[in-house]
Amino acid sequence: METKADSNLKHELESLRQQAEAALKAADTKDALEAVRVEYLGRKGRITGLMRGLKDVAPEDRPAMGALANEIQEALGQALEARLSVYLQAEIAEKLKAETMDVTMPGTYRPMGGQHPLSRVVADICAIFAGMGFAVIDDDFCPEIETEYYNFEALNFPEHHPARDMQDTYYTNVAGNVLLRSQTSNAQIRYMENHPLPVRVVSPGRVYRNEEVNSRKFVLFHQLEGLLVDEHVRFSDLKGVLHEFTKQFFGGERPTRFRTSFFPFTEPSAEVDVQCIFCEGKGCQVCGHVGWLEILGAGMVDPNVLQNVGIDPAKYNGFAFGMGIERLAMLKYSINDIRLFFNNDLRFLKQFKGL
Ligand code: 2U9
Repeated sequence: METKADSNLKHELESLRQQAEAALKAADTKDALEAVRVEYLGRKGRITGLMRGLKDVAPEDRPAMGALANEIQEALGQALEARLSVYLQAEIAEKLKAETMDVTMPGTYRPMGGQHPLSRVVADICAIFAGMGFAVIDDDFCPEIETEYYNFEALNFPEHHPARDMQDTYYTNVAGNVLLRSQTSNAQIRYMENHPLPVRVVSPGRVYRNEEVNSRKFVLFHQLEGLLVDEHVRFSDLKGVLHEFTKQFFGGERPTRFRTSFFPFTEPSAEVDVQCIFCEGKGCQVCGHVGWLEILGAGMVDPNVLQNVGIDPAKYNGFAFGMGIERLAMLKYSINDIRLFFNNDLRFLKQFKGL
């Protein structure tokens, strides 16, 4: 027999169903629907609250009452889902609309930079020497602000050599012996101090000289020096390496010639010419009508330099060479003013894009 508690609970459940349905109907936003869910179906919601009264219901009626509560709960849940999905669909549609892009629209033009011609020439030269077994000393390995020892003394420059003079070299106001390096040889001295023999390296980098600026000279320029130290190194090894270099750099076999010269750090020393790449030796304005272009200096490493880094000159010897990158780049690409490399005028730089 149905007790009073049974009929009360049943009544309350039915009333709750009606209230929930009305609330659902009235809810016209996603938030309002969520509020209905919390109020009726939440953990502390009204259905759960009513189900606490199940314990006062006659045991034989509890399953039916429980089933009724479940039915109400499920029906309400489904109705809520159905209403919510309408909002969700609308939200998705809106998001898709906002995110849709017209792939036929023209893109925004973002101009790409290019490699600076000097960087390009340095990379090309390094690749040529790497192909002949030379390691490249990382530009960061060596300071551009250097002591007089690594820039001059270790390289056998006598104390009163004019290159040491303030007229030619930029000194800092630190300790009277700190300067801006005037050649990249400091890299090779430091390299030899830290690496076992044999040594076979090239050192590209920035160097500074107190020059009067004109179309061929600038206070800052780039050098690449090479150094090979081993047993039984011959002058002809140097000639072979440099001949191969000119062939690869200028593209094609070309006569090279060595003229006697002098540098404190090499003995004997030579200046190296390549047959003019513009007139093939016939004589033109670029080569000053001599048919040859001076491209670098070179020589056998002076024994004093080896001694300075603790290498026995009786057992080891070597060759070295040095070249100005700007000069080589100017020759290769017919550039008539060194200042163009440093002005960063896009009309100039753009010509080297994609080279
Ligand atoms: C060590 C020993 C010897 C590097 C060398 C030259 C000759 C040379 C000039 C070319 C144009 C400088 O940029 S430039 O004005 N360089 O003529 N450089 S041999 O000799 C070295 C280097 C390092 C330890």
